[in-house]
Amino acid sequence: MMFGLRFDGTQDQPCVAAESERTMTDTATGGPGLPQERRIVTSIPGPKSQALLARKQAAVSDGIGAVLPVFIAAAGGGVLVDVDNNSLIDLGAGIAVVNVGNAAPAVVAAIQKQAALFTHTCFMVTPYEGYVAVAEALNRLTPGTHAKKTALFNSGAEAIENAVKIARYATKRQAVVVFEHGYHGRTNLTMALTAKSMPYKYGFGPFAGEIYRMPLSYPFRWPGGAENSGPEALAETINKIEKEIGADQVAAILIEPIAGEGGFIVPGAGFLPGLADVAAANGIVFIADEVQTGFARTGEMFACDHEGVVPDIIATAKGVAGGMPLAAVTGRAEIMDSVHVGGLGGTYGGNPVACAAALGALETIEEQDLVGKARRINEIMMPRLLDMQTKYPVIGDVRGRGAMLAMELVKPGTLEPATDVIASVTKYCHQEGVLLLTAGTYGNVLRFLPPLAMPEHLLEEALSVLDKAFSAAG
Ligand code: PLZ
Repeated sequence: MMFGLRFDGTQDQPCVAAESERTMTDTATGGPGLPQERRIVTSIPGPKSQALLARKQAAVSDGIGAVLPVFIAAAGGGVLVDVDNNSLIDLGAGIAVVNVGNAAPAVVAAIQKQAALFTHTCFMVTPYEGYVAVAEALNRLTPGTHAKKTALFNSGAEAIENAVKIARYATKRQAVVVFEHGYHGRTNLTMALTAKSMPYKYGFGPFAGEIYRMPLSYPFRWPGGAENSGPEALAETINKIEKEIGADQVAAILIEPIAGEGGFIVPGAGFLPGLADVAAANGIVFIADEVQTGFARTGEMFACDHEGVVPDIIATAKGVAGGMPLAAVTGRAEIMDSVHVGGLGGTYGGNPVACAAALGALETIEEQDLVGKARRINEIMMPRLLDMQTKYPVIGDVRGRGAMLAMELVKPGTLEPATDVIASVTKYCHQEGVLLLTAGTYGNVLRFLPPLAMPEHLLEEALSVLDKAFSAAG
């Protein structure tokens, strides 16, 4: 007999329910009402997840991996509940997506209402208000008080592709400047923009042309010392732009204000403002990729806000719609309007259900002061991460902003990646019911991205598990 999830999220009832199945029905509705507790009742992954994993392996391309193959039945607040009724503390937020928490009430209500009205028309065929309202909200919330316009898409990669298209069109130039450790997506153009080969680019070429990669200010690894990394990386970038491309050939400088997949690298002070100045002085469009850093994550609405940087174009996705696929390109009105009518678009971009979700998510971010929550998460986490750094010399660096925090693990006293320790710490946390993600060009960065709706007691508990994981790793 098969027990499947119904579309309303409830479970088919078996005639004689086992204990764990009966408890499952209690958790068939997710959201913040779920018991906010860490609860391990089976091995991780448990038997039901293992059975589903076998089906995944038989049916789903091996190209699609899974960090932790527990299959999720419900989620909300700070927990993920799996099909075996384990409740894990979520330090990933679906890779910085559910900043408002999973199945956040305002998001769910907006989705349900919109889905019952209409699910799709294609905005380019017959428009609807939700899309316009999301554009208005993004024009208001993104950095800068200049006149802005927005176009909506489905994924972060699609937003970045379109940001580059628009910058090239507006400037009538082709070169795009990107940075080491940068990540911008998995489509052909965005693979070319992305720095790291394995797993993102390896074997998938040929890649798009006219992409120039510059040194990123990476304080922890900067040969000239952390405090010099901002000015030195900036000077090197300016020199390379002038000598290797020609500043008047450059359409766009594209950068993540904090490198996400690259390892939560916060560039040295002055690096981002310096790049923005170079762009402004040379008619180059400065594009901030805030796909991972956006929407309160870093303790400001956008990471650019920390240094008062005002990008010409900002690309967003992930946190904008509380888990629904939606992405946006927001920029100076004159740049966004430079493209011919019909030059931008796509069947689904700005889908009405995704837009409704975004309006619910943005309302939640503002009303529940998630910027303040991200700062509070930082206040709780930073001292504990720094304390662990004093106890465990494998923790070479603790960094990040707001609720976007990371530890870089190295062989003590060196810059050599401690890949064995990261594997054992991650495994320990997963077995103990704390979902952790890794990142980094060298695969040696533990990153923490709790939903901003994370209850403080769970955050404290997750940190204690992490501490024990380091202690067990020796
Ligand atoms: N720009 C800064 O972080 C997505 C990648 C997960 P999409 N990061 C998660 C994976 O391994 O595929 C990301 C990002 C930044 C662009 C993107 C791309 O966003 O919505 O995944 O296309």
